[in-house]
Amino acid sequence: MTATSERLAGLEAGRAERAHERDFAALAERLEGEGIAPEALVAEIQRFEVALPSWAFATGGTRFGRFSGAGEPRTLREKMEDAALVNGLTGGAAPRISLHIPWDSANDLEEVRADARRLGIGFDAVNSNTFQDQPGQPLSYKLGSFSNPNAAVRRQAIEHHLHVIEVGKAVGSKALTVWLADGSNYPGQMSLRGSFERVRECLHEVYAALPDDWRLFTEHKPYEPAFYATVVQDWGSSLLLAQSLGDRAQCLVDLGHHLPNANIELIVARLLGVGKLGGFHFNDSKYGDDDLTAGSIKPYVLFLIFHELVLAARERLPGFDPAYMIDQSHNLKDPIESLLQTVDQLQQAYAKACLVNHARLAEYQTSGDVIMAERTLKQAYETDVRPLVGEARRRRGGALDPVLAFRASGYRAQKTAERPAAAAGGAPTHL
Ligand code: RM4
Ligand code: MN
Ligand code: MN
Repeated sequence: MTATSERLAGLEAGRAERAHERDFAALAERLEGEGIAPEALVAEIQRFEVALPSWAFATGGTRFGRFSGAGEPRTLREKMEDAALVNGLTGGAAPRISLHIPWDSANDLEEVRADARRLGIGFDAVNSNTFQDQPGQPLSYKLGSFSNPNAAVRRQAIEHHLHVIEVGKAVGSKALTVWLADGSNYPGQMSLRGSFERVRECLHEVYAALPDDWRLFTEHKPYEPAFYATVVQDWGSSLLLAQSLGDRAQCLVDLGHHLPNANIELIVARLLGVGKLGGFHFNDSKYGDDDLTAGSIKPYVLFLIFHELVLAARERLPGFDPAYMIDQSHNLKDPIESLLQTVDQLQQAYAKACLVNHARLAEYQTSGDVIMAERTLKQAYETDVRPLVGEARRRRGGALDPVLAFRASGYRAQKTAERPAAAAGGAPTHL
């Protein structure tokens, strides 16, 4: 930047700060008038945390191609550096990274821990991967892993999960997320009942190896890569597994893993009701497992999901402790910018959900006032909470506008110089 452009950027930032202060003061006054304490709300927003997916820092791709950007991370250390930046700009809202094994396999886990300490990053759930064959792997997962009719393949998949648990133990994770691609493309290809039973049996073995203070999350998905019948295709199957395994097994809801028009907030409510909501993979989608930026397509649905969560927290639902994680694939956007947008969208959805007047909503539900009940939700949803969220971030050293702050920082240009071409076979393509 030249001295003049730096001065202009400084002036622009000063203007944005002053505009923010005015907006925050106006909103705070309005909320106080409605009996809501703005300071308490800022503190609540600051308590919201979400984990970043290690696999989303490099450009993803589809089966048609992948268009990488410059300066993308090539190693786990570099992904953690990017994660630390996202965490800093969002005011500490993304303090953990979720590893995917073997994509994030490291020879020296002591080094990984040292990097994490230096960068102020922790580790969330570890993810297994039996949806791809790895170089040198003795047996193939082409026809399934835990559901495979061949016991030797199932054994190999179990061993992989035990290894993932060991990695997680070494870095301080407290949960294992299992998403299985297992399924069939054609009727008759596999036994519909038998395959589920085999998955259940294998998961029992993995569950038995879980440390006492860990949880196991089962993640459902209706289709892809299996196009006829996926073994764990819906929340019902996921719930059956979690119930069969035990108390520390819960269901993970990936927002992109539902058939079009599925009522996701209702699924969330059902799982909450039986204490089996383990956590989320946040993203957004129009058609399927699109892995788009959270809130980019259906922001009202995101709000309604958070409404269920905030309600459950306020009612002190026993065992309520969902793990918030992001699962995205950035095919067009700069991955860091998309993650910054997502964290901001989640903070906004959470803040709006915190604004809902639950007592009034319950009254309208009881008296059967449909319009006023709906308006109670809309009143919160339609409030512009950006000044609250910006203030929450700013007070913790984050940015009022993380994407603009990222652009102004020159981070990507600096990394493009430091991280020449992505290493051959480097960052994996998200499925
Ligand atoms: C799957 C699923 C899993 C993720 C993989 C990479 O579609 O969402 O959570 O681990 O993608
Ligand atoms: Mn997922
Ligand atoms: Mn997915």
